[in-house]
Amino acid sequence: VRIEGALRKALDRGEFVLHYQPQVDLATGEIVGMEALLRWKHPELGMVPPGRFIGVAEDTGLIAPIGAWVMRTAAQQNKAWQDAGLGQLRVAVNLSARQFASPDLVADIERVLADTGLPPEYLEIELTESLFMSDIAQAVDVLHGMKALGIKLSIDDFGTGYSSLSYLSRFPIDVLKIDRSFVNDIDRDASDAAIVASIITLAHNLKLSVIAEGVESAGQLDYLRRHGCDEMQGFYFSKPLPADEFAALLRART
Ligand code: G
Ligand code: G
Ligand code: NA
Ligand code: MN
Repeated sequence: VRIEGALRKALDRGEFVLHYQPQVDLATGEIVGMEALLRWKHPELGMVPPGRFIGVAEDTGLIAPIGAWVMRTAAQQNKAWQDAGLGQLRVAVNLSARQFASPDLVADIERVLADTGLPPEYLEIELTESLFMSDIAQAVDVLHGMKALGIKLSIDDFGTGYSSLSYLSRFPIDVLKIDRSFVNDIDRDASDAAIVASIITLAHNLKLSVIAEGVESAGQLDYLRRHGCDEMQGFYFSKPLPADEFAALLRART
């Protein structure tokens, strides 16, 4: 099966689903947010991981309709859970380079908020540093346009990019997400531990919130808590879950 042809039909055939991974406040232990992660259930290929098709979707332009579907579905789902009394959580969606470059981006987000009725502060957009590289001035404009809608902005995979730190004070960002490659070894590797502690301090000095990704052990969690990290996301608490399982998790905790 050729990925590209199959990808073209996947939206119409309803083959995409979102899984949701909880984000937990380290001070209270409460689930305060979730990251929506795209999954493709192909009838013959089975579950195709995003690493195998996001790049193809980018290259072919299919990421535009797919990304639009992701944002709308995540916002709709979050609003439905809020209306069902399952809590006032944020939902974070990943944005690809092509989506970020689209002149319609801000209007598209605004329409999703209007159509779904989700209050803007419960939608978060995850951006990677690579999105800003080609034109910093343009990126600043787009970020301010998104920020003016009242949504939250986060930097994904923080620490793995090669951009200047100066953008952090110029960009209207709310959250740094510490890349899981640093979190992975905080128990064993003194320099990774130091990097994580430094990112937490940097974030707080810039009045940003900080979340650690890829937390897999009690030892990692303990280190993050001792260093004042705000939130965590990772297999130690939960893997990304299908919507019904995520709702069951929320119900069990309320
Ligand atoms: O969930 P998983 O570890 O399989 O995700 C692998 C990669 O795919 C991650 O880098 C994640 O950011 C990316 N990804 C998952 N869902 C989406 C999505 O809806 N849009 C984009 N652009 N990337 C996504
Ligand atoms: O690039 P991005 O940060 O969007 O990638 C998120 C991906 O990380 C998701 O696909 C998710 O499956 C994966 N992930 C989430 N928690 C963990 C974890 O604790 N360990 C590992 N190895 N991967 C994780
Ligand atoms: Na992400
Ligand atoms: Mn990440």
